[in-house]
Amino acid sequence: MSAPVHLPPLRATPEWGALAAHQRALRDVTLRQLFATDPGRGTRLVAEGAGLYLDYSKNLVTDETLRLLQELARARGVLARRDAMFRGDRINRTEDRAVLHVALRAPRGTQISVDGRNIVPEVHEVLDRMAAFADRVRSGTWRGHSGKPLRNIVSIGIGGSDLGPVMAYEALRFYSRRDMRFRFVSNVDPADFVEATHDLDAAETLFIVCSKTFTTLETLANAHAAREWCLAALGGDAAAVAKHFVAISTNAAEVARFGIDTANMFGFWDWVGGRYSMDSAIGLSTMLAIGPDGFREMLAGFHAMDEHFRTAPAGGNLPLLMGLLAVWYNNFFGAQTVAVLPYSRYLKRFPAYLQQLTMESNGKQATLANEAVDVQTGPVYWGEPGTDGQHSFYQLIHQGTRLIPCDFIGFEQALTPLGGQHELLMANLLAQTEALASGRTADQLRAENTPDWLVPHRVCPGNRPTNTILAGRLTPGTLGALVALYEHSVFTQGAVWNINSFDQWGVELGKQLARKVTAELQARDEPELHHDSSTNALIRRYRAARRSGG
Ligand code: G6Q
Repeated sequence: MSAPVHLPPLRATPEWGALAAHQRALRDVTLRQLFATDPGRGTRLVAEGAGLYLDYSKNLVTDETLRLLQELARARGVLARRDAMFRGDRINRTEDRAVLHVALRAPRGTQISVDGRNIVPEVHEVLDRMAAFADRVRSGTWRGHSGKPLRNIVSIGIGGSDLGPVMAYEALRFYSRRDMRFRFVSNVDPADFVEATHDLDAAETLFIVCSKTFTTLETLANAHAAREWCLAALGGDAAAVAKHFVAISTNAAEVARFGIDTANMFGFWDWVGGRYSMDSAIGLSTMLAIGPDGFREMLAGFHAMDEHFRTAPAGGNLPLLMGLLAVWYNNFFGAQTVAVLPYSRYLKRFPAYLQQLTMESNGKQATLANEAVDVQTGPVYWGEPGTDGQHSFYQLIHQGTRLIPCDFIGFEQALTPLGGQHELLMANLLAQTEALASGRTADQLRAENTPDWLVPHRVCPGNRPTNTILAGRLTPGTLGALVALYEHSVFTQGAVWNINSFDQWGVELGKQLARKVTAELQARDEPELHHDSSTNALIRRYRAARRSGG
């Protein structure tokens, strides 16, 4: 077990005090003023790395803010902790594990050691097996039990074993095999499985059961449902399982117990956290969709951002900057949320993916010194693609009473050009960030002859901070870089707060709780209930309704 990380309580540090005093001094400074007094701001407060351009000039920061935030990072040992992660130290101390998702995208020939063993060759061995399998399925040489090529891919998993594959499939749909169908089943609600399979021919369907532990209730329930569905349609011959099921897991014993031949299993390792696993074998559905070359291109994008995070100077380091800006608003402005607003329909699941990455990682209250953290930790991340969001919740961002920092994500080239629509899309992105920064003043409104009584309603105060992230086009490589950008931004925030961004004990609790209630809901005889009176009554009501067929 690695030693506790003793850092002084944040509020007691001079760096924290300096930032708090600086924030008070900045209280009356507006983004309008900052842009007016510094014409170069929009080209100076920018950074580039791994094919992404970050404009952070529309943030409530000055050069002094950035200097103080970097001082904070230095005092908290963020870069030393980053180096420890890349080195394979067991920085996930509550689970006594290394944190090496960066090894999943390390090029062949790189050396990264865990317990004295270089793990990079194992990573590539699995990638090569995945590629050989994907090629066989895509070319139709891997055939189902009745001899038909497999055209339907159903990935079964939940949480970290689902959100990445779903997001990546949607994001990279443009590059995907259009003659194959991809479905994702996560919820234990039977509707999920039934709707995902109702129109599929079992003879042409491959199930990928994704579960790191292979003990997760929802995934096993759906995997059993899939086996029954498949065997019922294929004449009941259990030999069909070998042709229609593969497993992605770290737990070979449970995979075998389920009945999947471990020859059809693709492994990963305990040093890959679920929410950091979309670039491991958990991404097999992504590889089947976009092909092994596309998948490798995605890994290269991840790796480019890893290298940027590892080597770029602090002042131009995208994940470090974004992480520190998130701390700035969260801790010094009391911002409770961050909105992520991709101007790409393909990225419609990206905010949901980020919710797990950010909130499961930094939703923590204990420090790595086993003490209560003395400041707010992870903010709520949320969002929807633009321009849809503009017609609903942007109102609150423009004129509500809360400060909501936003990340706008856009692309210079459309994948699917259609007249001038891409310009329309991007014009909206740019106009929104401008309006959020500058607002619309009472003077402007009066000059437009707005009646006095209406002015307060129409004023947009502006001064709402945004990041703009631009990339050339949405490719597998860009997606990899974008995900890694947020992974390392999350890391930066967690390191400042001195929390463990890599465990998830709250999720583990949820996994245990339902087991007891399930037994009580299913019991033949009336069970003795020892919950609170609300839970007891709800269980009885449900049982009574089921008995009466209601
Ligand atoms: C991710 C979490 C959690 C996990 C799921 C699925 O970091 O630990 O979301 O991925 O609970 O777990 P299994 O892959 O073990 O089924």
